[in-house]
Amino acid sequence: MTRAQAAKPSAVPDREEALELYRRMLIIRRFEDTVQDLFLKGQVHGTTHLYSGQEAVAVGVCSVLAENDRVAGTYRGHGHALALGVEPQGLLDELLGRATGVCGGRAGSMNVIDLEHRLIGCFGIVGGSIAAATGAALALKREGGVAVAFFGDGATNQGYFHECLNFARVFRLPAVYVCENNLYGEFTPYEQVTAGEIRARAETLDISSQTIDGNDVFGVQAAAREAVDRARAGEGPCFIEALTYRYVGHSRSDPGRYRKPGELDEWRARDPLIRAREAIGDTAEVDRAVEAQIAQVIENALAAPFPSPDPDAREFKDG
Ligand SMILES: Cc1ncc(C[n+]2csc(CCOP(=O)(O)OP(=O)(O)O)c2C)c(N)n1
Ligand SMILES: [Mg+2]
Repeated sequence: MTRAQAAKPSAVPDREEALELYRRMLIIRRFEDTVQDLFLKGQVHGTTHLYSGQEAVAVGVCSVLAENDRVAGTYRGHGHALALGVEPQGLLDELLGRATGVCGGRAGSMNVIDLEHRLIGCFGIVGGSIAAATGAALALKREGGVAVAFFGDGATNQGYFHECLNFARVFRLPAVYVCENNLYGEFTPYEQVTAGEIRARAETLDISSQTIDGNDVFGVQAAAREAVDRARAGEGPCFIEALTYRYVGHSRSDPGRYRKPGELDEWRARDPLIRAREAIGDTAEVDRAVEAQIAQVIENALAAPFPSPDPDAREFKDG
């Protein structure tokens, strides 16, 4: 599929399921707005990399996963976590360094793990998720289940991208590799550092591949279902390149001055939430519920206790 073809409309699931996909995307958007706001107020400890604009990728992919599947996300991982059902409360508490956070307030934004929700980790090393998911896929080949790696366009220039995909193809591992091509690695346009088409790198390893519109949650869901079903059926790994865009800077206070003129507006016109709403119709009830939920999450997080400074007094769930 070419970039132009990637924009074709996709099948919309029934209203209830479509609304649930929309709700999850909205939770991520409001969560990220909140993180940005609290970061600027000095409440978030460490750095942040926001997922705003890319919501349809994580939500569409995670919507087709089963209980025994596993996911590895990136440092841009709040969206991956929330799409898997990690509680916004536990995640915001974590970012604010509170004892009630999903990792006891000791992981922060970039390194969240929540095994209960199938998240084997978010990785600050570019491409680390690819290696972790490949290892998980090796285990899941015996135990049953599919491992998904989310990673950026920049990660496909890392050596272990090639090593892992080769390994997964040779051993027919149940892995789905999801490249979120948001056009930039930090401040560098991807075409300045990436030779050829990203998808061709998987195709040359004889891995089933698709390039899709990553801002169309229903299309992402359909493509992910096909890939996950194939992997689950023992046909080996699949590769998805999802074309998308991040609305805010790479991290923290990056104002994104390297963007091409008009680029942000063009992508905002293709906003995944607006497009889902156009297909669904009235979403007012979900909109209100998510606003109320996030307002409560903020209030609770700001009131939550900090962890004990005693290193032996661990608040980890399984610690
Ligand atoms: C191995 C490694 N090299 C460099 C970095 C610094 N770094 C952090 S994010 C990033 C850009 C990655 O871009 P991409 O893979 O496209 O993901 P995106 O941030 O766009 O989601 C870089 C170079 C790092 N964290 N790890
Ligand atoms: Mg990128």
